[in-house]
Amino acid sequence: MKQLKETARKIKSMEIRGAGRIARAAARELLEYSQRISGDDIDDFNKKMTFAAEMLIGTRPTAVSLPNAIRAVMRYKGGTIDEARKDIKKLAEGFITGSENAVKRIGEIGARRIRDGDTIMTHCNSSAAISIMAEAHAQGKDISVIATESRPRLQGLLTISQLDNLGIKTSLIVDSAVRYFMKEVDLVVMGADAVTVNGSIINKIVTSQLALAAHESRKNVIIAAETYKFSPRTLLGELVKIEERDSSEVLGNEKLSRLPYVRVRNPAFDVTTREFIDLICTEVGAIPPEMAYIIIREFLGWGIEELNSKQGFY
Ligand code: RI2
Repeated sequence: MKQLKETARKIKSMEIRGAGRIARAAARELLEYSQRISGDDIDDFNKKMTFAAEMLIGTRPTAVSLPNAIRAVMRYKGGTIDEARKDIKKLAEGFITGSENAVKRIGEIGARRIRDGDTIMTHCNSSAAISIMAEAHAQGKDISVIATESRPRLQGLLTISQLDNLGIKTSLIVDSAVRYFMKEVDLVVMGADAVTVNGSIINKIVTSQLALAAHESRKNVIIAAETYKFSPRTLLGELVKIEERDSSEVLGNEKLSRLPYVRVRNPAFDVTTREFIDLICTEVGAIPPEMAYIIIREFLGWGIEELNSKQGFY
């Protein structure tokens, strides 16, 4: 229980962050938690697993990779605890390896869209988006990157240091300078926390403004997103919940306590509609956003029947 709570805390506080990384961390935690459950009553085991899954799902509401990873593991079967543990191990390890391979494959597919000499704008810190840039660079293409700071958590600093380690020329800009620099950009490459059935993208706040500025300048926007970032529940008409994080991330507690009439709003994500997205680069291919339904149905394996039924873990 202590380790489960600690993993949940780390995801919530963003010590473990990035839509793909939190999904893998949750799958790993469920696997390890299943090994630690004591007793020999399978019903009790199942109840404890459900409790752990709910705790992990509750940590961050927007990145759909998290519930998708948890559902993938919670589909385990087994009449005995031993069988259940074996199946959980297989499912969790399968998810983690599949996820790591997906990020690599997205790099290979996406790099084909990058030409020698391109300047790419990116936002926040996405492993899938960086995989594309890293692969293009590894292929010998001379690229440079304009990376946003990504207020308020400054994930852009992670991006510039990762790109710097790879030897990629990078300029850091404040978020509000995205339109100013758009004229220097050839294409935009960003990640996603969720993709809805109608092809909208939910990603770090500012993404929609950046995509709008790119659209205005006729620059292509490529979204790097593994198939488990697609949201099956949007098929039921549900909206993806946008996480609003603590105001202290923006101003700090001390400053706020001196301004009693001020309220700080801190949404972590925004929604970019499909008109502003050229391509979603997944591990099963580069698709137009209009094809999101096919991914949910064919590759995630979630049909409306299964979603409507009360079976399975949601
Ligand atoms: P990968 C991050 O969310 C960013 O919004 C990033 O674009 C997205 O997850 C995808 O990241 P946060 O955890 O899965 O920083 O591509 O809030 O690494």
